[in-house]
Amino acid sequence: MDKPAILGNTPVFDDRLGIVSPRLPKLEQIQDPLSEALRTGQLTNHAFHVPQFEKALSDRLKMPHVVSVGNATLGLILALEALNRDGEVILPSFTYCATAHALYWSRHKPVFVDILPDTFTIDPAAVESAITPNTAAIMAVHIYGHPCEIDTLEEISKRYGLPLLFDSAHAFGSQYQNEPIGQFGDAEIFSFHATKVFPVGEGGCITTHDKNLAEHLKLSRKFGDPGDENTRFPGMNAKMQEFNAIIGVEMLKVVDEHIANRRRYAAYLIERLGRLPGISFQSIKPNVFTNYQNFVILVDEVYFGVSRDMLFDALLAENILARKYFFPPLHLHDAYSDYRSINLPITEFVSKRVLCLPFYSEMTEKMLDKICVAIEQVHFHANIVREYYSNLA
Ligand code: T4K
Repeated sequence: MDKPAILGNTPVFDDRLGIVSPRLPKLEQIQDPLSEALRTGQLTNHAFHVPQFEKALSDRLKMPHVVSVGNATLGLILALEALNRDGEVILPSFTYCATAHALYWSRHKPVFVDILPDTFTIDPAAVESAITPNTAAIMAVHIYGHPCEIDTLEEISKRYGLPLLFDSAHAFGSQYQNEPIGQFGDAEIFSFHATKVFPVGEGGCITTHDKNLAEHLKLSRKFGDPGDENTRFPGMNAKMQEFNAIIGVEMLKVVDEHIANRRRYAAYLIERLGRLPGISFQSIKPNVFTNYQNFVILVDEVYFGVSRDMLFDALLAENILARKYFFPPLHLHDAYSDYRSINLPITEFVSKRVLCLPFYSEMTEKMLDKICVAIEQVHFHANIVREYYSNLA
């Protein structure tokens, strides 16, 4: 087997392969609505395309209320504020910073808890143990698109009378027990960021069964003004733009095909990389359907031969830009330095080993093969790669 590029060989890719590459509509597919928006100058304030997109989302997700927002971070803040409950929110530390940062802006205190070792989603038993009289809500995250243990979380939320929110930023198109993600808890918050399975640029939405909550969210995303210029409370500007909604309407037509592709690519990678000792994957539970927002491997240094960080560097030398989502976990970020000493062993174990590989809605067999070859070469020459590292030290 050839030596890896980090030992001087030619990289497997000539050009840099980024972690994400959104597949967007072609210009001709959106030319008419785009030209119309440019001609009329109606760019925002829920003119035409945003309501059209919301209606299409509502049909697709089988949800009566879908409130679009400028991005998921704003959606999380608005949903938390709308609960109108002070205190602590229980959430995982193994997530993107936006999940916890939203609590800061809604004036809630984070209580980080551990995740399950197989799916990396929040551990319901840890949630229950963390509940105190100060608990205001539970915020679970469908990490990498894999749904949480929703039934158990809903049961806990009911039993303790606590609102349950889902950060569903990763999970558009995923399903739990054959029902689309978006249907669960008090509200779910999606991201349509450029890096997501469903990209529109910046954008997101909140889904809920609760009409009053939806009405409140619609007001709060628009300054708290119902249209009579008498603001009912200090809302913010969290509106989605028409351009993003135009892209969204078109993306809805292809998102299922994209997810089907991702699931095929994931099956290939699992079959091929699963042959390597020391490489494991996020477990996919039989009662869920994941959109594979990210494709993640876990690297066990002892059996694979090199650490996750060495593999990351070796892949970079091959022009493969993997990402360590989510390392460090949030309780080890400087922004949350007060939480540094809490004990989240599974979060830390997983976080030290995860590596998200470049993963797109359209990939060629050659691309997938080359990613595998790059990883196989590092494993095969692990001793020399390690030696190379110890010489650097
Ligand atoms: N909750 C969770 C669990 C989340 O993961 C996120 C966001 C949120 C909430 C909040 O959602 P939003 O408020 O963003 O709607 C990215 C994204 O910015 C962020 O949306 C995402 N999660 C997070 C996991 O990843 P970076 O800093 O890693 O992205 P960046 O700029 O390094 O880009 C990654 C790759 O994507 C690059 O290879 C280039 C490519 N790319 C990027 C952009 C911005 C494109 O091809 N086009 C683009 O426009 O944060």
